[in-house]
Amino acid sequence: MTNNANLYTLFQRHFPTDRRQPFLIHDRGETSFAEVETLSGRYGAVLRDMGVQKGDRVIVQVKKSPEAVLLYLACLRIGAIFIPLNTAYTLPEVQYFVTDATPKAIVCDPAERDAFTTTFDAGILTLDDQGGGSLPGRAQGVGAGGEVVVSDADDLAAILYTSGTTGRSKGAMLTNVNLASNAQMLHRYWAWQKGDVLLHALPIFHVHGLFIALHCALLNGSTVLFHNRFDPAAVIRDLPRATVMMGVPTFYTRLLDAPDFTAQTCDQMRLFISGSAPLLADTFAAFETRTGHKILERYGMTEAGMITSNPYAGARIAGTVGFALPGVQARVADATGTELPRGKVGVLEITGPNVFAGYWQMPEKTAEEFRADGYFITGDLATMADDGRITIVGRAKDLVISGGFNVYPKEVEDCIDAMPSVKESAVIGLPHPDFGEGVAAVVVAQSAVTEADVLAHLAGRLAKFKQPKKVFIVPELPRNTMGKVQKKALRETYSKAFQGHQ
Ligand code: MCA
Ligand code: AMP
Repeated sequence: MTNNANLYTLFQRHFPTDRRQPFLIHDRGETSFAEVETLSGRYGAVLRDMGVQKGDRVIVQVKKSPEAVLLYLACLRIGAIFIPLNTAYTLPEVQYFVTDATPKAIVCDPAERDAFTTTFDAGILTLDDQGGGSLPGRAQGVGAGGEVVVSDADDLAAILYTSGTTGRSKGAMLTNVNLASNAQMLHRYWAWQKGDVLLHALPIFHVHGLFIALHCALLNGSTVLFHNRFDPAAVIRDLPRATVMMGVPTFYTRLLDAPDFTAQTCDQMRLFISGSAPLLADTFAAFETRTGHKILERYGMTEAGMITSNPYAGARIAGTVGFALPGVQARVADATGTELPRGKVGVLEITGPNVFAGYWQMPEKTAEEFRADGYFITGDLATMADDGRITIVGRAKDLVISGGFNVYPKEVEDCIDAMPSVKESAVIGLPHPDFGEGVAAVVVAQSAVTEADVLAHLAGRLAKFKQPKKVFIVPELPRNTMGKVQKKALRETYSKAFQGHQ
């Protein structure tokens, strides 16, 4: 099947000859490459038995587990479009995605089964983090279901939702070739080697943990030390057996906070990679002093996977995100899309085989974010040096990144403004020692309202990571002469609000 562009076949070609080799080593034992083959085939057969066909959507909101990885691979095998959701999302948040994506099947935690069954018109399967639930249960009763559906390069493999500046989430459509080209290029660029072992502690509902980390390991036929969550003590215990780790900056600051994290812990390590949010130069320097390793910072986004990276062999410079990856063209442009001279600040625009196929059922929104010549407007402010090195200097989009999770202020503001006791609000990101940025809300009261009232209103409506960690009640919001709220002034006023917080 050499013409099959199905991403699973690409991985399959790189599985080790001896399929008894472990792919995932986890808290319940090991999952070998042979089991990846059989179990993903069986999970796929269960989905097919429910009527899931090529092009159908499957929404998955489950805790991280080896079986959740197999479920992703099962969807690839049968050509279903995989839609992972953050486990922190509340039922009303999930409802939006279900209405938008109209999935044929939903896989959720057993604890959510009753709520999902009564709320959603789709086949419901369950999966918990101990390998239990109706999906693995039914998989025991089906045949091996070995074949892999033939896919075109442009067929969709996944939809990942990213919140929008207008408050409405958009589903970024990612094709087989988007994911394959990015994975193959990163595998080469980061010099993956025989014997590499990946320590994986990221969530698997976002591009970083699901695609960037796992795809590189799959293309390398590598073993993964698979942690269900980021626990610094567990990471420190396992690092001596690993050679590669990927993380958000919070991983690195939390490791540095642990006195038993030493150069010796990292003896076998070849590469530490950071992304999803800016890595502070202080963290880069402290990490090098402690371990001798220069963290390799790269930059990307859901719509395009990885876009730039510091070099593997060349200079890794703190505060920069390196060069446009091979195959990616990048320019720093003004508001009309005209390229600016080197060194000037503008919006980063990109094109390449990794750039997504548009937003699910939002052609107008898609058109707004592409230039006529095909460049995608990232919404990140950047400079490009004479040698092409890129530095992200800020965001043109109103976005807060907290511990690597994106929070769109508009969504939180809409939710707060819906309170009858609130006149208006402004949600901002403030420097936070643990999460990089922490969410805060500045609220103008309509009638008596307290911080506790606002937080009680948001609980159950918004995922925990989106909820403000501080609420300030003020008589009015600062505005410019055009009447626009001056968030910059608010960020300055409250800049020290999270100092001393962990
Ligand atoms: C947890 N909480 C958070 C966050 N995580 N609040 C704000 N921001 C967060 N990121 C809440 C919890 O609900 C809890 O609330 C309290 O904060 C403290 O939780 P803690 O135990 O410290 O959290 P944790 O479970 O240790 O999680 C922190 C974490 C996690 C390990 C940094 O957030 C994480 O894994 N982040 C990685 C995100 C990621 O993979 N991003 C990639 C996006 P309470 O105690 O009140 O219940 S992909 C992407 O961006 C692009 C493509 C790219 O470039 O990679
Ligand atoms: P997401 O929409 O979750 O994919 O997040 C993508 C956004 O994360 C980008 O548009 C950037 O704003 C930010 N980002 C990712 N990596 C970096 C980095 N290394 N430095 C600064 N910002 C980053």
